[in-house]
Amino acid sequence: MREAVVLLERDGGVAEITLNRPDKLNAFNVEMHRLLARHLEELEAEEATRVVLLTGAGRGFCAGQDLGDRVMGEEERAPDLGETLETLYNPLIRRLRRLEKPVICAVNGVAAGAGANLALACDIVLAARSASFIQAFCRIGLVPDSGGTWFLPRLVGDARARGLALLGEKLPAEQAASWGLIWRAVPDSELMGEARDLARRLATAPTRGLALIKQALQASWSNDLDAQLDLERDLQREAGRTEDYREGVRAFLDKRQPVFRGR
Ligand code: LHQ
Repeated sequence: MREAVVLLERDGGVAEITLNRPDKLNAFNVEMHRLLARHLEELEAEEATRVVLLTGAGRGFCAGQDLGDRVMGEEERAPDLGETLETLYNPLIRRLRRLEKPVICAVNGVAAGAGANLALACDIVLAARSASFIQAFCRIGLVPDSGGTWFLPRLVGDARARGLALLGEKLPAEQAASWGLIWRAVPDSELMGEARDLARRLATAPTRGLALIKQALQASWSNDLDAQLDLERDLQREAGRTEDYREGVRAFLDKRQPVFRGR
């Protein structure tokens, strides 16, 4: 039987998702989108899963849209790429940003097109030193999608965003880290070890609090300071009512390690 195009493994509070079309550098086809969406929907609802780790099988992370897939349209009429974004890519990016648990991305190789922006939608991005990021869209006459035109200027500033989007050059992982596009670049042999260590650490963190942090940071891009202060007040009120906050304070005063249950 053929292996699934997206693999899901659970270990304690960590769910590891692997994009699994290695001979196509894990480019997205419809099947991959559907399976990934189904896994994420499941993980969203699972209290026992407290962190998601996303990576790719083989030598690439994800080469974006499978350019040979039928949604690209071999037919005479131009395919409706807007429809593809509306039904497949946009829901994926929204789901990741709204997921109420941290998402770590371990970029094991090249991340191109929507594959690069999928990584940028995750909360913490680690990349192997040999990995790279390519806003490949301009090479085929397209516009960066999957949030690219939103993430890039915010992460690296307008000048670098324009360079990346208009030139479509390969940005090596270490440069991506030094530009602030990603959290860290690590030696290839250490990538999955580091990513899993981080995931295990976050799986014992105050999950509800982390979800509220994600919400606050996301909102900050469109709020002015006044609105953000109001939001912090509301979210802190909610955080202060969690069991984990109580446990954190109690453990601090008792001079012991806290045991957070994620609620
Ligand atoms: C691929 C792909 C691929 C199919 C490598 N498709 N086979 C959204 C909505 C709707 C439509 C349009 O798009 C979007 C968003 C997008 O993502 S648009 C951007 C799509 N992606 C690209 O343009 C990247 C295309 N790939 C590349 O430029 C190169 O493959 C990179 C730079 C990623 C890697 O280069 P190499 O390391 O030299 O590998 P390679 O090119 O030899 O690829 C290995 C194999 O993977 C090869 O197949 P083969 O049978 O010859 O071994 C490629 O054809 C296949 N592959 N990307 N996107």
